[in-house]
Amino acid sequence: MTDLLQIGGITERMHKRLLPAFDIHKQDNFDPEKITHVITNGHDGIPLDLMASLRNLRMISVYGVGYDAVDANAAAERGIVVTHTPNVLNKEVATTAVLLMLSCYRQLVRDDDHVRSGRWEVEGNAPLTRSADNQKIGILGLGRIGQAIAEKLQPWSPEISYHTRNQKDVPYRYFDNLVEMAKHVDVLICITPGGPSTNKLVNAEVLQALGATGTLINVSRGSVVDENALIDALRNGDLGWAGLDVFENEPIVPKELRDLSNVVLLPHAGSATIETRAAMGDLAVDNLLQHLEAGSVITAVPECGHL
Ligand code: NAP
Ligand code: 8YV
Repeated sequence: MTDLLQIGGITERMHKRLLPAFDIHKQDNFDPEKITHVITNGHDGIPLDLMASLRNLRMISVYGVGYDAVDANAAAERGIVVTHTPNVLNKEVATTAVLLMLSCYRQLVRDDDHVRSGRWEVEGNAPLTRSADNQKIGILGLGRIGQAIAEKLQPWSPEISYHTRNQKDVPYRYFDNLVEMAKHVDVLICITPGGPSTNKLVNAEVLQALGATGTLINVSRGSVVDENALIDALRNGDLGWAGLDVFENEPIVPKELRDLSNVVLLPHAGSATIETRAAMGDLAVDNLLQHLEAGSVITAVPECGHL
């Protein structure tokens, strides 16, 4: 049997499929010399010192598309292949982005509370909300999921723009400058990877440019947005609304953010449906099984594509 280290949680379905091929070890009981394979998730990844201690490690399978919590270059240097789960979650995460945007525009949480709290009976109708139709929407990161978001938004007749480092062959307006795009749009949707190149890309200047009637949606990584600048902007009216699925220090969300009424908050649930997690889990397990049986993988991260 091959020794697999499990970091973080996996589903019962993943566990059942892995059991016939692997001896599965949790982090509290394993022999570092024996571990050749790791299963982890996008949040936990694998700390560099743990990776260094696994001298016989050959493969890391990430149950998620974002792999900023794994040092893929360090892995590649040692010939360790890292895999992730692209594409199978595109539509789900796009649904989450649209859900957050619509919830901000139509004040879903506030209005739900208006009914539940009994205020409707006492105070009458809730204040009017804003229409999500015909908005200018800027997408920061127009990759697999960003493009799925643009497609999913079509029924609301948006004018779509995007900012990435490289211009894409798409029918949307390209901005090579994020602040300029933020000035132009009503909504900014973040869907880049995390990591050093996107760290606090959405800073006070970008939020100021988005403005008092602007809405920020973040379904990428908490690190992409300067959370303190965001809290300040939402508090003092420099930014109108925010819909957030991801945070700088999950699962800890600052009280200042939780106390605000112009935010909608989700617990990193972008891909968290039964169907999509099953597809992600299947791909994460398929990668491990194929590596075991054939020495190859299905979806290596780009840094490990040559291995
Ligand atoms: P992808 O296909 O690799 O797309 C990433 C996009 O970001 C590309 O268009 C890329 O274009 C752009 N980008 C990268 N670095 C940038 C930078 N410094 N400045 C501007 N644009 C940059 O990835 P994906 O599959 O769409 O996934 C994107 C990310 O979504 C994941 O890495 C993960 O962090 C996040 N995610 C979150 C959830 C959730 O539950 N909330 C679920 C799934 C994924 P250029 O290279 O041309 O710049
Ligand atoms: C998961 C994600 O919640 O795929 C990603 O990058 O952020 C989410 O789909 C996360 O990876 C946990 O597995």
